Amino acid sequence: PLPPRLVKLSKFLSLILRHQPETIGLTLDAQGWADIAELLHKAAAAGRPIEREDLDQVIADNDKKRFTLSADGLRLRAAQGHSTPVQLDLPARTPPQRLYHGTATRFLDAILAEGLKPQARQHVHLSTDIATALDVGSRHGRAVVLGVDAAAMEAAGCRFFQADNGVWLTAAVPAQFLRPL
Ligand code: HQG
Repeated sequence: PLPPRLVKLSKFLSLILRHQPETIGLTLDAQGWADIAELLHKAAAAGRPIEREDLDQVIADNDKKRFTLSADGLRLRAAQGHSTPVQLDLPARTPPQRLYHGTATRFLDAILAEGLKPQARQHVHLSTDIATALDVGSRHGRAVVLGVDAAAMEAAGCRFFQADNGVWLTAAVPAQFLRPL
């Protein structure tokens, strides 16, 4: 696990690469990539200097593999979780038959009425296992897990994408495909 100093850096990178690159005057390209040299330069200029070694350790060792390096190693983007509009250009993929979504009990009535919506993010996030979904849900309060009939959704024409870190993404989940566990 990362030491607290690097957890803080990971959260800062999530803010910049998922939500508010303008905080340090950075612009992401259409696919969400930041030029690493520019990221380091602008973070330093904004009073949040990042050591290259620390960046490399956060990319390699953060618990959810949140950040993806480009093949040439020059650019970095968040694997998922964006609120800022980006086209990740992930290929549509057939998901496992069943996926899971963890949420807080207080959202349950609304979700069962109107389905899962991406809220502030670009996609609804789904997990392959119940334990991960419970962790995700507990970030919001008392956790509850919903099973998602991904096979039926795909048969109905919904598309699924898998982020580089394994998280499954889809635009929304209509209520008929949800079942509380
Ligand atoms: C809920 C973390 C009411 C939804 C995790 C969730 C994930 C509704 C909340 C990633 C609703 C949005 C994403 C509806 C959905 N009515 N509430 N119709 N539809 N909701 O944080 O899935 O650690 O945007 O259930 O691991 O919790 O940041 O989504 O509770 O992969 O890297 O609205 O963030 O990754 O919350 O988490 P979020 P999420 P990181």
